[in-house]
Amino acid sequence: GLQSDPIATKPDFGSLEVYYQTVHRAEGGYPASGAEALVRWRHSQRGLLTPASFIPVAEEGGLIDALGFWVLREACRTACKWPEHTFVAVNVSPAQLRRPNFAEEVFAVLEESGLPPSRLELELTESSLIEDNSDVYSVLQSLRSQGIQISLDDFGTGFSCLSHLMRFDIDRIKIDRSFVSLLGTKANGAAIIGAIVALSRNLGISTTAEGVETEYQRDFLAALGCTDLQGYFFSKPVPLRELDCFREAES
Ligand code: G
Ligand code: G
Ligand code: MN
Ligand code: NA
Repeated sequence: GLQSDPIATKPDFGSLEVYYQTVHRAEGGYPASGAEALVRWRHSQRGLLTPASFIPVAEEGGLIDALGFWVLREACRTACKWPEHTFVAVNVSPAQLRRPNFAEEVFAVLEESGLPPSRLELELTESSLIEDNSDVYSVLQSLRSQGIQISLDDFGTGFSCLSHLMRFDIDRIKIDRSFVSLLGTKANGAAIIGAIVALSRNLGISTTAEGVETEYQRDFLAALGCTDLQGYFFSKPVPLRELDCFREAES
């Protein structure tokens, strides 16, 4: 069934599509360093659905494992054709991370696609870590031991985030866009982001600021020392055919 073997099972995911939003280095003219994979559902009646409308349903119905692996496989196959130094970031739901063999299943997808592990970034939410059991800990250790990058998504919106940083080895923090949106409007936005960036640097953790929508925010975040930037200012999530910046390496 779906629960036990998401890789072998092939439900009809024909109406799913993976969009990509570029992530940019905060130095050297803001070149694209990678892209985040964001799933969409092209519904025959309701048009293009964003994950908020179907991911929770997939989670409840036990389909999230199969859906998650479908996205992962798509993303890895796609990123294989991008320039060598780029990464692809894939969102992982808490239910996926609870699978005891999750790491081995990810390795299998990487091997099948040929993508080097260091070019895959898995985005976890803090709620994955709140359960704080040793299984999740060893799954993360196993993923990192192969060179897979682990990032903490929506950082700052959950709670006990500092204890997560203490307990888990994480490669990157994605600063939630609710903080970025404060830049230029409220003084405490800069103070909060500055503190997150300083903490991350001291811990040797990279930072991606999400939801960058203006040139002012871009310049401010770069000056604060964020490692990477992501948001509508650079690009919205687009279907693969519209993702032009990694095209050179294709053919
Ligand atoms: O574009 P945006 O609406 O794409 O995404 C909304 C949310 O859906 C984000 O928080 C993102 O983390 C989540 N999301 C997008 N794609 C996936 C996916 O493939 N798997 C999981 N678990 N979450 C996803
Ligand atoms: O939680 P997750 O980070 O994975 O969320 C990605 C979501 O954020 C997607 O829904 C995407 O469409 C949205 N998003 C990406 N860039 C921006 C931006 O600059 N502004 C806003 N408002 N939303 C963004
Ligand atoms: Mn994300
Ligand atoms: Na986020």
